[in-house]
Amino acid sequence: MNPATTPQRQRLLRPAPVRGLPADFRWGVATSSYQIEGAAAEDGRTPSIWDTFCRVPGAVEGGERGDVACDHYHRMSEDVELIAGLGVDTYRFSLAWPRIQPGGRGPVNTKGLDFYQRLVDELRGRGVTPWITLYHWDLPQELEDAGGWPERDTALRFAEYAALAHDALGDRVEHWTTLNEPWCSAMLGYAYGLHAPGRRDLGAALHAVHHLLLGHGLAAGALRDAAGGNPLELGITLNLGTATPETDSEADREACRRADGMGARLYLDPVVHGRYPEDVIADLAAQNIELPVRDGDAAAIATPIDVLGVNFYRGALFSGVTDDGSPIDAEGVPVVRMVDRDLPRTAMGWEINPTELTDLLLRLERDYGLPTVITENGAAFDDTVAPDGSVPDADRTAYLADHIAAVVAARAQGADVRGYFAWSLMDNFEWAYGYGKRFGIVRVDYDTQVRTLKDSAKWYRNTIGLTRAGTA
Ligand code: IFM
Repeated sequence: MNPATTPQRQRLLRPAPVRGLPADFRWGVATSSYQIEGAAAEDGRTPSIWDTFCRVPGAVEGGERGDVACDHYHRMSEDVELIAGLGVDTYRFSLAWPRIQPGGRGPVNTKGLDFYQRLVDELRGRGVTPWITLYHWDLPQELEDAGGWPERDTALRFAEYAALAHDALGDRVEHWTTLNEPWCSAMLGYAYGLHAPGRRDLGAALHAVHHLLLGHGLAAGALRDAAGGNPLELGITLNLGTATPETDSEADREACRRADGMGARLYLDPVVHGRYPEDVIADLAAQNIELPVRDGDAAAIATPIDVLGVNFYRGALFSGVTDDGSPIDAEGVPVVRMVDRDLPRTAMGWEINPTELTDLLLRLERDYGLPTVITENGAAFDDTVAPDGSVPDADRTAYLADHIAAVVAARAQGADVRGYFAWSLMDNFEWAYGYGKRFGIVRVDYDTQVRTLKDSAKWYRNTIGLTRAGTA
């Protein structure tokens, strides 16, 4: 049967309203600068660590890079029209630091800022609220050359850049996120070498964690100062999941403690409670790693925020023993092993289990008590284009529907979740995977740059419309 006409597809395109969401629930789509903008060397932009990393042989699948990406820099107006047409009220995007402040220090680059000023104005002109992320991984290369995030100075430079960005855009933008997924910046970038800048040094990665968090806190303070009495909703976005022990054994529970400590509490505790988790600090000390904390840092990192951005893609089951039952691996390190479950998976190989999003949101409410917004959620699938040109991505639609339902369930049980942003507006550069993994609800033909709404985008648009009508 032609996938364009299956009953399932017709049903998905005529969704039911989502019950249980208030009229002011925030609906959005999200992107990031390096993943979509292209124009890597235009109008004064200098290279970021991703421009450099992409040129390292073998670093990115197929040797792909973000020089052109979705050419959003040149197609911004068309893309804003697309966003507005989806009926979302919010667009979350990131600023490219090397476009605004080339080299990461010194004066602003007016042409770079001008791009974001036009973007903000066009969004607002179409009734879409801009939600800015200051840092989504594209560190100016010069700052990496000076040591990168493991160096304290990078945090100071970040706060300066935040203030410059707010000076230019703060009169029109109320929603500011400092960092996107600092775990990825630190661990994928400096410990595992999978992301830019491609270093493999656990000690440096932990110094990066502290300086990213310090940068967040200093930037948060700078934004508050810059905003004066003007409205400001300030936050940080973390990639968070759930850690479930495979069995009730002490080893498996210990593995979960470690996974949760390094993946979640190491970020949440200092930002929300003003202190690093003692058990994680002790684990690090056992590996001769100490965070480079100075007097006053804890208070700076805990600068009050208004909202916690949650990027959720998956939870995981953990074992604390190797296949042959040892709690210590060949390198003498305690075992924290992810165990595959018999669950459906996305094209990234990530397990799909939406109830874990409900669990996560309830845990965040219980342990941290901040209002949350899902700043990213979505899935890569191997889309096919039907003969009529449509993209019947029922798997992605189901993924979005089930995760939105998980948000509704969390709210019903008391979690203060205020919005949901689909990742991503459109297919884009998926970091070390290049362009092969498609997360968009809008398809991008990279040869022609033509954008096509996938069925998931139509479903999202219809769902938002019906839900608003039902709650207004
Ligand atoms: O594409 C990324 C995004 O940049 C950060 N969060 C996860 C997404 C999917 O991997």
